[in-house]
Amino acid sequence: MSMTDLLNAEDIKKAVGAFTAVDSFDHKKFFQMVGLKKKSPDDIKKVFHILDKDKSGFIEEDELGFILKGFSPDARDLSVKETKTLMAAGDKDGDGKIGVDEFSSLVAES
Ligand SMILES: [Ca+2]
Repeated sequence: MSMTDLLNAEDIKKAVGAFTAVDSFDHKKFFQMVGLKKKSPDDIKKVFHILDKDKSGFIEEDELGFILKGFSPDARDLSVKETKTLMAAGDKDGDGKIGVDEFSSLVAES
C-alpha cells in the first residue's frame, strides 16, 4: 500500500507544494488539501500505518518530522518548531507520540 493508492497524486502534489516555506506548515489545511479529511476511517488508518515507518504502532517525533516525505518522497522535512507544534496538536494523552486514534482525531478536527 502506498500513499498514491489512497490519495490522489495531484492533490498530494498541490498540498505539499502549498507548504514549501519553512514554518508555513498548517496540518489542518494540509489534511484538507491532500484529501485525507474526506477519506473513510479505514483509509485514514491506512495512511497512519504508512507514516508509522518503523511499524511501532505510533508516530514518534522523528517520524513526525518526516510526515511530508511520507506523502511525497521529494517533500521537505518539517522544522523542529513545526514538528513540536504538530505533536502538541496530535498527542492528546501526552505520551510524546501519536497513536492511530489520536491521528484519526487530528484529521477529524481539521
Ligand atoms: Ca513509529
